[in-house]
Amino acid sequence: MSYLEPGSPDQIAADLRGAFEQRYGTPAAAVGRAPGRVNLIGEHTDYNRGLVLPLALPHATYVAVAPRTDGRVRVASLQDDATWEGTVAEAGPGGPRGWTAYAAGVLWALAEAGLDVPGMDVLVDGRVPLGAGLSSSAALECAVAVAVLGLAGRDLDEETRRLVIDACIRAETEVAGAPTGGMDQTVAVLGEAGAALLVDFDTDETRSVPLDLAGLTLLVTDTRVSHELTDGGYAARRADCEAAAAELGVASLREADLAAVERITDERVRARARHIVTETDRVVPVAEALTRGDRDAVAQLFASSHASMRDDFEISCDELDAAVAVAVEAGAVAARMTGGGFGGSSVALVPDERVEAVMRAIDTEFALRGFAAPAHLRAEPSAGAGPA
Ligand code: GAF
Repeated sequence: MSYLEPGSPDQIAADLRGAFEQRYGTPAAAVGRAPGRVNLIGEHTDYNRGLVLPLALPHATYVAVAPRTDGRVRVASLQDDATWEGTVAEAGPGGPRGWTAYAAGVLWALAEAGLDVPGMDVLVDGRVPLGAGLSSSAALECAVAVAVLGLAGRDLDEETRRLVIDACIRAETEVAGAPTGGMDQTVAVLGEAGAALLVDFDTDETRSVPLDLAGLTLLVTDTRVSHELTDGGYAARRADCEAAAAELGVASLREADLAAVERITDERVRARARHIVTETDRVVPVAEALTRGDRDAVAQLFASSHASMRDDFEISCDELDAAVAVAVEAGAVAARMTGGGFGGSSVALVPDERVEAVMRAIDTEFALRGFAAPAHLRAEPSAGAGPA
């Protein structure tokens, strides 16, 4: 059985520098690296001022840059033929489209934040699977930002990291048009090796939650059902959450309790709000259960989270339901879908000796049901964005 490997950061950065020089005829002046993420619990809670518990993956996106003297920006990728060319001012809302909006949009957002952003050439090497619900977009944004800050000679101190997170959120929401909540950019920047990150979107406080995974593998399965956050389903969930908060007379669903939610008149809006309230309540218990090694508690909380996303939030699909059910049948301690939904990935906590059997069982089930072959990767909690 094979995993999708993250590759060696040094080798990837060296190869990218070579490709940059070949493409643009000038050496790269800085290379940034930012990881994808997998969320352990707390789905769609970020834009409801709730809690999340993601970790940064070893799989990352790398971005090489070199300044230009004519103010032009050129953006290209090793993975996709689409390119963008313009000025920093033209890289804002209504400018670049497709994947280039996530990259060029960061230059505009950094300039909006007061940074002196020169024209530049940009080359991307994305090693986070695309459309897999593992936050390839935030990895791209944050890698661009870190590369640009490298050009400016700025250290990634606390204030600068906050600047990066905020600029990347602006690029994603205002330039790329994905109305997302900030979890992905936060963990792409603040993730730590060996730990998950507990983020409270009410207070913006973050806390590192060390993960002792001795004897356990965090197995991520990409169902290959491509998920897309700009196609309306995500925005519709967000609108339902806002409608629920408005009906309850609260600023966000973080302030709502379950008894009040059950009185919401519209059945769909009520179910959406129920997911948010119950999911937020699961986040700290999962962090605590993982810390004390309570496998039964994690199993139960993951199962109720998955059911809530399937039945109340309606963001699962047959492939995700199958990956989760089969993982548990084949020996996983706990499993759930992860990320924005409508496709994407599942995450399972699996005893090391059962990992092969779990992957094989999922592959077999997918083949039997005529689903595309899934891809598996090991989610070793890794460091956040930095120079490469
Ligand atoms: C996507 C979004 F980008 C995040 O902000 C978050 O809402 C997540 O879906 C669901 O938890 O990754």
